[in-house]
Amino acid sequence: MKDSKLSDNERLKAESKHLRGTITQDLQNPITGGFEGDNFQLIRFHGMYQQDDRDIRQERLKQKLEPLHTVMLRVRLPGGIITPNQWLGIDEFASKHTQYASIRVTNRQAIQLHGVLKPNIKPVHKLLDKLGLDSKATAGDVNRNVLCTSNPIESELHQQTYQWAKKISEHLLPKTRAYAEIWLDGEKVDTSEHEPILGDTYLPRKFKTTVSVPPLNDVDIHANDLNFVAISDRGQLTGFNVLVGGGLAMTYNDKSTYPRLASELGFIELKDVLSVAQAVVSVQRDWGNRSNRRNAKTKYTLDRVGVDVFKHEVEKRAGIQFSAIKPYEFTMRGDRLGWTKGVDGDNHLTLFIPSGRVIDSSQKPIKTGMAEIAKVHTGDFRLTPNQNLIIAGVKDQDIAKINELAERYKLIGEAFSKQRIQSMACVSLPTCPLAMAEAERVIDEYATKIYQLLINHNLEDRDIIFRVTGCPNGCGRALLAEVGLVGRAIGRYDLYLGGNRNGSRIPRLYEANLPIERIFTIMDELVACWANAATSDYFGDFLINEKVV
Ligand code: SRM
Ligand code: SF4
Repeated sequence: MKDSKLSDNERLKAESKHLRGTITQDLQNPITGGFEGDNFQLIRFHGMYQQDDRDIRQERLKQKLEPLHTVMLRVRLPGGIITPNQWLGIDEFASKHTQYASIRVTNRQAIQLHGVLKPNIKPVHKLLDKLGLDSKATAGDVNRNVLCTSNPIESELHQQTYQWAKKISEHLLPKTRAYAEIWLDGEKVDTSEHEPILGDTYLPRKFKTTVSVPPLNDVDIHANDLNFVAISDRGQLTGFNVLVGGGLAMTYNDKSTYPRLASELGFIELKDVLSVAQAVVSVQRDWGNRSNRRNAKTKYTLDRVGVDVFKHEVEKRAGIQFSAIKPYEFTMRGDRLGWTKGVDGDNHLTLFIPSGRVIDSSQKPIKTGMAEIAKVHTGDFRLTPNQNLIIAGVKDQDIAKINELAERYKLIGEAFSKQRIQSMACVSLPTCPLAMAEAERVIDEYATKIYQLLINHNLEDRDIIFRVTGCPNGCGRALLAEVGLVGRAIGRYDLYLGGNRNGSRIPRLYEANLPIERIFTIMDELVACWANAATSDYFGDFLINEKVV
């Protein structure tokens, strides 16, 4: 696209020698714990973000110390599947070599390790490699970790769709050998190597892909650039409906930024999946806005050129024609907690992990518990897009053993309210440099208050999809919740109301910049009306039906 000056990120990608920059030299610089110049951005393409603990930033400044720079590293896990052995390796590293001794399950089925000091960065990459893992393309202007519906019951369909999530992830990875060269001491190769799919300056902005299995929309397709929705016949995958251009982020006081639902392009057969994925990425690569990063995502490209023009270009590049969308229906987004039996006879235990934070506390040693389970478990672990964990593939004879360990380490047994289970928050403070308000650290308290309101109005059998996100980037997917809080400042949020249960309606702004106490007063009044009106079982639908927003 012709536009004004390219953004500085375009320059740095072009000059990076395929993502190498001078990261290797920076790694050896003992003067600072951080990365300088372009390397600050380039390490993202290798799955890392430079951070510091904001709780102690001022204190260090007072002492004239530089912030305690660390990196947060995101492990790539297409479809969120990880073996017990891989889990144990990561667990040990987290305990011994990270500032917080935690493993954070993200809402995109990845793992984040917060607080890795510079001398430990290369060792963690080498460890991941030894475990058969990597952190490639989990950040930066590339196709990110590919999501797949956690579907422990229809095991065969899950297996088929999971294989596609893996294949798409591999197919769209950067091809540069920079990762191996820098982190794994791989052989130096000619830096004129090509990026056949992503292009030599990579994508204009981050790009997100899902593979989902209706009726469960746990992946939240409308937060994603590219979605493959499984169409099956008697448990066998036959093809996918393709939807493009979803996204939730916006910037305060910039009306050119907005959340957008994904648009339907059509149905494709399995043989066309990789060529369509590649074509969508390449159209966005060539047509996406490279001048203004705020308008660079696929959603803006689609709105600028029109869905039909975008679709025809994808058809041309992939050498296919989309068929009409096949009927599909999403009805829910939450995980099925507890034990379930798959059609293949295996058993699966889905654990509720508050905010995905796997960490030991004196009352709840859940990190140790997961490690103890990993030592004896013969199946795998699955991370869900709701930040939860599934102990998957448990044989009948092993159920008692796994259940006993889960109970002993308090991974099960605590009665979380339905309301808490339907609530989600992004990481936010203290590690996120962009956070404006608290999210993960307040979600228990806020969800409990909402639950109390439901009890007060005799609605304790109901729940509200409630999400809190620490800033308008929207990582907590609050803009697909029935009630969403978007952080403005400590203790203040924009209140969004009226999303629906299956995640296909963006809630509307009710009022901006409200103190949290005022939000709970408003919620009290609205829940009281809901209790009296009886026009809908679901709060989001009630708010829309009654024209509250
Ligand atoms: Fe996010 C940036 C955490 C899902 C939109 N996100 C960040 C960073 C890396 C902050 C930064 O750039 O320095 C956060 C790190 C915090 C920390 O300390 O860990 C962060 N995002 C997260 C996670 C961990 C939230 C969670 O609690 O699980 C999720 C990691 C997913 C993963 O494994 O890759 C996460 N981020 C999302 C989602 C939801 C989703 O994808 O389903 C969104 C909204 C959907 C979308 O993309 O529109 C999201 N994150 C953003 C944005 C805004 C992007 C944009 O279009 O403008 C940023 C900022 C940016 O990219 O400039 C961001
Ligand atoms: Fe950080 Fe904002 Fe994302 Fe929360 S929404 S993790 S505060 S960037």
